[in-house]
Amino acid sequence: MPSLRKAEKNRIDNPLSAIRMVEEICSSHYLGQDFQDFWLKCLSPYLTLTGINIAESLSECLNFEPQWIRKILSLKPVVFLGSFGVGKTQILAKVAALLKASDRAVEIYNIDTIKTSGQGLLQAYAHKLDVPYYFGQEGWLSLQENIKNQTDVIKLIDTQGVNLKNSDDLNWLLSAQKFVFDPVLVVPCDGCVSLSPDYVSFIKKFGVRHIILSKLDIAGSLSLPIRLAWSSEVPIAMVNGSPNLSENLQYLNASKLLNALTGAEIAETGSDAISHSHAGY
Ligand SMILES: Nc1nc2c(ncn2[C@@H]2O[C@H](COP(=O)(O)OP(=O)(O)OP(=O)(O)O)[C@@H](O)[C@H]2O)c(=O)[nH]1
Ligand SMILES: [Mg+2]
Repeated sequence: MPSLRKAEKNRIDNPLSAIRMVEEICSSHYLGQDFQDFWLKCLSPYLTLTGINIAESLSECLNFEPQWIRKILSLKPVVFLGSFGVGKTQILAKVAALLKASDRAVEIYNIDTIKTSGQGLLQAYAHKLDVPYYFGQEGWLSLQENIKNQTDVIKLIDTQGVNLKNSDDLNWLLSAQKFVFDPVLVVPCDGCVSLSPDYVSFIKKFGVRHIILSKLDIAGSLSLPIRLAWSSEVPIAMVNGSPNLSENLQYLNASKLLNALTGAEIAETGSDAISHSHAGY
């Protein structure tokens, strides 16, 4: 694959090299002919310019919301949804840490009453962060009370893993008409692309507003997250790339994603990020 020289910052002078790079990325990450055609169409206006910016063309294929953390509203509880073991609980804990680091008040609600082993862990994180923690049915009742009474505390809700094809266990989310949730779907980068239609149906059913990617560190190809973000048009807010709680989530934009696709490190670029320095555990 043609490599991106650091000094060029994702810029390539030769149109043929740019096209070849897009084709090679699409082929090595199994992104599909339809996605490749779309990306090349987005790339075409740049081909006549000197210094073709591949990342800019990628940013026209996918949506990103690097300001998501800043835009979280206390009146809209953020509910973390996703399949089994994709990283919901860990990501929630990291989001709580980031919010605390930027002096926002946070509460954690654990509605995952199935996986009782995770309950102690999340409770311990909450304790460490000095964040109120609520669990189960009582937690659900507290949430209703606290939404009525508090205006400035962000509420993060952990849920049990679900089978995307049969997500009836989450129907409480649909019937809780009194609340407006901010549903976030955790999508594992190493997930199978054949699940993409199930993810799309799930996104529609629950009105998912943002995607958070997980397991970037262990994914060979980024086929599932990219095809899903492309077909659903739901913005990618953040990415997790470590099994350790001590490493923060990162913001994603087209340039960082391009680095991941070409095997370069995803470097943190301060401009769009809040300070992460004290957000870890
Ligand atoms: N390598 C790697 N491991 C991760 C990542 N995110 C989570 N994990 C690991 O995946 C496992 C499951 O993480 P959880 O946060 O419990 O996942 P979950 O979605 O809450 O799981 P359930 O509640 O059982 O559905 C843990 O061992 C995490 O350390 C990641 O980005 N990379
Ligand atoms: Mg969990």
